[in-house]
Amino acid sequence: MRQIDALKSPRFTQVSTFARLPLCVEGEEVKAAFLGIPFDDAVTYRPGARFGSMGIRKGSRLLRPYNQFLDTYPFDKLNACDLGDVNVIPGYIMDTMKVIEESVYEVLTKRRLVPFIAGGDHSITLPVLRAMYEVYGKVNLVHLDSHYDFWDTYWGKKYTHGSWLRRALEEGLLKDVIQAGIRASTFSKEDLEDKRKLGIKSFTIRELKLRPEEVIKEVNSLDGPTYVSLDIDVVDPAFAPGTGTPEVGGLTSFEIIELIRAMRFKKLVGFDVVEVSPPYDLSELTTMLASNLIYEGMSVLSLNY
Ligand SMILES: [Mn+2]
Repeated sequence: MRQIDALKSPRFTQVSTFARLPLCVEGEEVKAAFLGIPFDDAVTYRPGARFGSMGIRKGSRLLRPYNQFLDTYPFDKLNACDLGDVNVIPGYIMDTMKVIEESVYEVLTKRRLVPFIAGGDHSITLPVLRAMYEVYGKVNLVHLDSHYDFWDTYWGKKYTHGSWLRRALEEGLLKDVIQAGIRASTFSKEDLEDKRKLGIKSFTIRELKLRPEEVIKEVNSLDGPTYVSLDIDVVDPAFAPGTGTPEVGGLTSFEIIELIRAMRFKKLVGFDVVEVSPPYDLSELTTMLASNLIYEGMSVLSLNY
């Protein structure tokens, strides 16, 4: 085990890395790494997701090396480490998007690892997808959320946490898109027509809850590089209260974990968990869940090795 087991040895100070993993070292062969993107200037309601990546690191301290449900040691198999945080620029959305795109591109070209990204609000996914496109070409997207996120603008502005998906589609970054968990009230009935026009396979929370196997079947039949973007608000606020735009009537923590565990990817290229806002959290419920979702995602990836 490469991990420093601070719980067993009183000689080591526990440091704030994801799951107490080592920090990534230049030149080391790594298949997956944790990466923080602490930016939340594109939210439309509650702020605080800029503290999500550090919150998720804190919430991950109890993760242990062996996943008995998938029979894997994800950290060992992936030689996982923590890359630290991207140097975002508070208050400057466009500049930050450029920094995120360049940082993720650099990580991907230098190391060819799979980043497990902790946001940040959902706007960070757009520059990450741009970097993915530069490296892999069009990628499939599995988008778990209570919101469509394909609105054209908010307050007349194109770059927000509710419009990143439309921008990604317009920019031609995406191949097949599967969305699931949608339940928020919308601005008008036309939003539903947009979903057909945009060519997205979209499952409401009702479809996901009643027939999860249909969603899993769609996800598992995706061919080619695939990116997963998980907005923590797909989970019910009873289980994940620490988020910016909560919507009632969502998944339980057990359901979202089982959903991730059932997924099999031919080529997973990236995975993010966004919209975790620790200031609105209670008893670390949300940050613990988010860290477990990254753990399950790493476990699924590790099955390919
Ligand atoms: Mn959302």
